[in-house]
Amino acid sequence: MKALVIAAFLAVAFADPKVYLREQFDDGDEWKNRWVESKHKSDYGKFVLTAGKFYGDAEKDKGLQSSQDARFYSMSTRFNSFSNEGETLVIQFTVKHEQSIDCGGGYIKLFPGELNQEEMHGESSYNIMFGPDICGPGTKKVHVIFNYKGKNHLINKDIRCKDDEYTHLYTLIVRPDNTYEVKIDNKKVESGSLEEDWDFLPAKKIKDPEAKKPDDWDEREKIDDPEDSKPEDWDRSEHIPDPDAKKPDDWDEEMDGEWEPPMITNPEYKGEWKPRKIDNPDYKGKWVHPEIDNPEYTPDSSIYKYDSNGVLGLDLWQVKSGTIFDNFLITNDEKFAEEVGNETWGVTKDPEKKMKEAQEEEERKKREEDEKTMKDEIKDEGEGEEEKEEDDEDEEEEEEEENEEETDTNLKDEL
Ligand SMILES: [Ca+2]
Repeated sequence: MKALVIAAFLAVAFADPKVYLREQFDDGDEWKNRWVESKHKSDYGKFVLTAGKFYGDAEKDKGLQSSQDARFYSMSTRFNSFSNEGETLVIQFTVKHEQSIDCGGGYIKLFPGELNQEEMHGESSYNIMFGPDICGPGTKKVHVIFNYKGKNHLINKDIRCKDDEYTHLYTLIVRPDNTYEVKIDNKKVESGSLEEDWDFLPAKKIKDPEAKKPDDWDEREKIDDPEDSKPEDWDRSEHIPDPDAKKPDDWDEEMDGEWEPPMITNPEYKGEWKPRKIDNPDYKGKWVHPEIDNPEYTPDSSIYKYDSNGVLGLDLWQVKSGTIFDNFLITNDEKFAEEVGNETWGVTKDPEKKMKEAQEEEERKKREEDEKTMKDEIKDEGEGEEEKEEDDEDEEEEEEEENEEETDTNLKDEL
């Protein structure tokens, strides 16, 4: 018995992860046999296989790169269709916007197996859309959209995506207990419950339509003190004639009219009288609309479930092309996905960064050299002019000397 339990435990602990899709583009042009371009439009942008301008590994970092600006892209790959009922579903891939993207999608769509890949387009019904989307400074988010009963639902939370030029690992985990987790670079950035973070279901509670605030419900916390009354000496004008003003001696009433002192602000003016405030003895607090169970609400323990998952598609628009997609993985094992992430993106990310930094350093040096060459050229020309000026000065001095000599001669002559 004990042995059986241990065996069962081991079977669970070391259960082989199910891998529905793993695409790393490491077999040359073979990917072309696995990926299908949609024929829905005739001018889709082309994906090419490349590791890009900089990379951590020239072979491993090869992925699908969008190669034409301002195009729609529509390609997909099929795998054995499966239901994720009772299982965790993990979708993972890497995205590298090495072109420093201004506007464009970096997400995938998970389609049901019945999708006709040659007919795939923006309106094709999908199960899940997941990944980064950037457009200007205003949109830099990770989409997590689920199709629930024929309608697409966006997450209510804002998950910021990476907007630099390096490769990043995006992971979505959907669990059979209707919880989810989003990770970027193998670090959790968001998690929670499907029911709470999407509007799949109507609200559990609604305001009781029968309930109404009673007419005599007093919500005033403070009231005017009825005992308080305005003091008799309160009323004083805001402005009074200046008591210190004197009629000027040269005031001519016939010419200037009757003299009136200028008005000044009355120092004794007290403003508008207001009774003092006291606590309202009838205050009942803010009225809270009572809630009742929403008759429209029915719990659903299978929000996470899709009976058929069979195609992964890149169906997106890019203004500036150059994004590289790689390391696609669909599995039922989040730990396995994490390990795969560490073995792929985790291994090449640092060398990739190094290579880019080295390229930038190279460019910086070249720029400095170019600037120096340009400065030297300008300097050479400038020096020529300076020499010419010096010559002019010498000539002037000589002329002055000559003039002095002449004067001397003249003086001598006069003497
Ligand atoms: Ca690859």
